Amino acid sequence: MVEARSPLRCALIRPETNPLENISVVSQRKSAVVLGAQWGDEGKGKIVDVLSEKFSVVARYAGGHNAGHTVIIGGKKFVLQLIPCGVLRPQCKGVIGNGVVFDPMAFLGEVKKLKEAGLEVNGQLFVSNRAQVILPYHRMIELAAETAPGRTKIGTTRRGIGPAYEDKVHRNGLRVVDLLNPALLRTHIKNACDEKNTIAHALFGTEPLDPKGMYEEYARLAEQVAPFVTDTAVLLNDAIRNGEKVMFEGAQGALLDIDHGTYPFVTSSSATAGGAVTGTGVGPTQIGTVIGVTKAYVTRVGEGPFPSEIHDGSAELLRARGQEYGAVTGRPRRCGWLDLPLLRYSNMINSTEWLVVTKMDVMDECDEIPVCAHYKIDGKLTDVIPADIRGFESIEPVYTKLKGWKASTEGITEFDKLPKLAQDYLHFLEKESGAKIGMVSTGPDRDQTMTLP
Ligand code: 2SA
Ligand code: MG
Repeated sequence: MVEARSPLRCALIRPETNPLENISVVSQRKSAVVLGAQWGDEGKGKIVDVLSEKFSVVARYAGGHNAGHTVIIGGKKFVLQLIPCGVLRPQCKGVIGNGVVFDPMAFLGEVKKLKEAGLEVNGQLFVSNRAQVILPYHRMIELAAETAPGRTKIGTTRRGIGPAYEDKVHRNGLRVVDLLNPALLRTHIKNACDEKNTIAHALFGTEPLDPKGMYEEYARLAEQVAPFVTDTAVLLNDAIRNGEKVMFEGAQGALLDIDHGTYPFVTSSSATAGGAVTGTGVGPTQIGTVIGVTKAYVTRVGEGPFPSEIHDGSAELLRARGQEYGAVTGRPRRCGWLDLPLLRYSNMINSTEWLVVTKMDVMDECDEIPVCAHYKIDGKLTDVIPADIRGFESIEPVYTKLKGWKASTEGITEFDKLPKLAQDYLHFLEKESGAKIGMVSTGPDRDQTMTLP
């Protein structure tokens, strides 16, 4: 028996959904949060792209250019890092909210790439004047800290994300509004370089950065960023008041959230649904629904606990079939079987109403599919997620083995056309996860998607 008084089991109350409703009701809600239910790379980019058809604004609320959101339209691949995937729809405005850490160089590079691909985003893309700016010393400090002996290596993307959030919380950051003020920018860079150069040199022996050159470069970048900058909280609240549909696009995943994730092996932002509120300036009563995106298995990139990680040849099979390499860094992703305790936990902390299951087709060749149904800790069955990172070391995953369907599901767009064993897998997942599966992805392209009845 699973520990009866586990707070997680109590939280597993299946949402009251009208049996006639399917996920297309989402477009009737005033807004929706789409987020990763695992450790990132669940395929949020594709799902935001598919769902945004009936939305007029898509807003990023957390993270920065550490995200890699891949969208494939008619065989053409777009990897977006900082810019919300909604901009790939001509009717959609893209917003980079205040909760994002903003690298001006990365942003302008992405705008340029989109233009080269024939997508003109001027007038369609907005950057919060309250977003924090990533500067070169953030990258310098992160790189030094990640490689320094004696420090806990997190396996970050080395984009300066953590140190930029550190400065924000330390009330020492530069916001986009300040980037646009040359006098303030000059003083900020000078003072920051004095401090960071000294600290980084003392701690890690890092060579100092030149504040003059940095100011000149960022003043030039600021001029190019300026036309995109606005008060995005006003823009989003006006849009909702006017009956426009707003989608909040999460980055990374719930288990990488700074508060609720597998700390310290997390990113530095609020990747959970709550982040959509603080990261955009739209209050919780305006959030219409929460959609969690989960792979049919699990991956993780970077260091940290991973109870259902696979250590045999099946990991290679999933990695090869699922193209499991970092979209930003190219790092091979660690692969594992679906972990239901973690999925239930993610559904609880996000109040997830709908689940979208991606990469079903990647499992087409598996003979048998183990799913981690519970944990065993000290001989006791439990669903409790340890708060203490050391607690993960004593987890013994308890697997339920499901039969593989051993047939191609690639590109199937109707539930009834899936092999019976693939349908069983989805039924099992829905029953055990506590949220309703609304959509399943059977390939990377926009069209390789099914809505469940
Ligand atoms: P950071 O750079 O400070 O946010 O890293 C902290 C941890 O968060 C993880 N992280 C990610 N995990 C999965 N995907 C991410 N985006 C890229 C992608 C990653 C890539 O889509 O593939 O290309 O490697 C992402 N971003 C951050 C990171 O691995 C650390 O564990
Ligand atoms: Mg990704």
